[in-house]
Amino acid sequence: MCGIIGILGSEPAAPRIIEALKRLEYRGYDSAGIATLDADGAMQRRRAPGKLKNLDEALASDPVTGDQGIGHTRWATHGLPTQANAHPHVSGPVAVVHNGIIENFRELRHELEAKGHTFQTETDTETIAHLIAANMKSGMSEIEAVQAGLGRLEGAFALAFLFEGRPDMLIGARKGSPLAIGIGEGEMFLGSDALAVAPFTNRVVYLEEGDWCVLSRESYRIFDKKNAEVTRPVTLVQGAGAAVEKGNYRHFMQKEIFEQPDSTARTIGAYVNVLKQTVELPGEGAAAIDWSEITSLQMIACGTAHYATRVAEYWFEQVAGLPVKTDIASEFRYREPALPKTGGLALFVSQSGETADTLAALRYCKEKGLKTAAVVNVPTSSIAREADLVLPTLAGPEIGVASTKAFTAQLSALAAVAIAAGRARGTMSRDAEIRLSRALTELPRLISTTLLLDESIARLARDIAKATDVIYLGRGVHYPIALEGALKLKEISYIHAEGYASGELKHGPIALIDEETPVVFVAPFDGLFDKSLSNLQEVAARRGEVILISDAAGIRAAADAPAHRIELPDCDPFIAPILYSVPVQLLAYHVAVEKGTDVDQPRNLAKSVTVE
Ligand code: HGA
Repeated sequence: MCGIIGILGSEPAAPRIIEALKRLEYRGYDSAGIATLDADGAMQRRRAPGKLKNLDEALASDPVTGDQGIGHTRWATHGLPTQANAHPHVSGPVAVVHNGIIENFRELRHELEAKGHTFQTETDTETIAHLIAANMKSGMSEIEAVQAGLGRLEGAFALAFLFEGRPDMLIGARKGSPLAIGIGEGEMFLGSDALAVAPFTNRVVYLEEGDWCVLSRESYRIFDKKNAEVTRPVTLVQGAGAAVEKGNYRHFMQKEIFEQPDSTARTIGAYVNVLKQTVELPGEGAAAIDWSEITSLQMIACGTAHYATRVAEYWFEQVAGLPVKTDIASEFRYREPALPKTGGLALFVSQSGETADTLAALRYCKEKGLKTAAVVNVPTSSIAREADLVLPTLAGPEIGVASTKAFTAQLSALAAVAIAAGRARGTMSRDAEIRLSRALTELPRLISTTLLLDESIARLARDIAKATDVIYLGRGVHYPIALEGALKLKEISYIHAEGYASGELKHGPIALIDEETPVVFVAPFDGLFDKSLSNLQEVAARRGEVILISDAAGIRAAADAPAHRIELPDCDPFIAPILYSVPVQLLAYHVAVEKGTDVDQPRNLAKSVTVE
């Protein structure tokens, strides 16, 4: 989603703004822009549709000067991704960049048009520039104009303002979308995350909900939603400075798939005590949750993280005997769900920790008095800061828009939490705890072995890339992996794909089967394999092209069926859904490469979805 950078610096701002925007590219965007103040305090602006290289070219042919400016990568919500709609938007002396959606922009726009303001764009954001400019025209200072303007904006926003003729001032504001201040030596920065300001400083102040701030090169002031001046802690951000590189890999997604032995090992290592063969939950709030008193678990997430909760639903039920509900955050928050008065735990899963719908659902649950826990990959994120208990995933920065290593890290953490819950609730024997903890610690090695299938999956992908529709089927805990496999393929190859519970095949999707439709079975040789094998035969009988992902026993049992076979190493059924995520990721990746799509930044998609 949109990325924001603001710089009050001591050297030319434009190259630094571009450097910061490059670090925000992974969020997904479709146009970009920059505004600076020259030595006389005059505003200069350049914008371009498409990738940052277009903005770079615009700046090369028509450079801007000055050591102060704002920059933006836009993921369009209101208006096409054209140059005219790209941020910054300007009205009079005001330039603004925005992440979020202004819900009452129509009414504000009518009001401002009636006052004589002429709009140049289709965006909601332009309203903000006019609103602040109108306030200044009526005699307010920049600070007063922003303060009054913020009070009129409904919806979600992170904002950075630059003012013509004010060479030592930037104003920022946050409500619903993250924004941080970076503190340099005689320099000050604004950024939508620590990664953006990392080339310039590692001292970061995260604005809290409703905060706004006024920056000069030497100082900053923060005000809360009631406009009272407040102090917020300075965080020293480690490790964000090093740019994340692709190394020898062709795409970030490929690199991240291959990092999974490490990323799962790191995550599991944070939860499983290998010597004691037990799970110990990390995090300061861990002791605050007494699992024996939890009577129901509600898990809420979006997209791939939602599928992680759907897998975990089986684990919590089977291992911890806990009644579980899972929900998509955008549905949950508007449904007025009936929540338990006591004993309820709400668990949220988000890679970025900034997913707008998930954050709103977390706030809803907190308001209703539920205990909250969050599985997140970014420990400084809003969701991490607001949940009672943080259950970290240690996947490291994930740059590819399609989630891979974050998903398997979420699954690893959730599996460990289910074990901890089972032990605390007395639903699991010590022997079972030892078996499951061991199974988890073996996972990274098994992922390494599975990655050796890369070439054979790439060969198979050449065939699948010709399809227009693909069906993924799985049973039990592998049903969500079928859903995730279909989502991965859709996201990066743009081939239509559907995931179904294998048992549902006869209730509809079987009508789609013909010789043109590949059907991927995610089916290790477990207690449900025979049922899956019958479904496989049903597909084969209708000339569907079958791809069977299984283990040696499953492949043997299906020896008679016409199918492409992907044979995974044997593993404990408890960790199988994590292991079986890997071949479906590889399949989607190679199909996308075959089709020549933009694997790391697929069209229309954004990495951290910070708007509703
Ligand atoms: N609503 C604004 C900004 C969109 C956004 O925040 N995307 O992440 C626009 O459409 O320009």
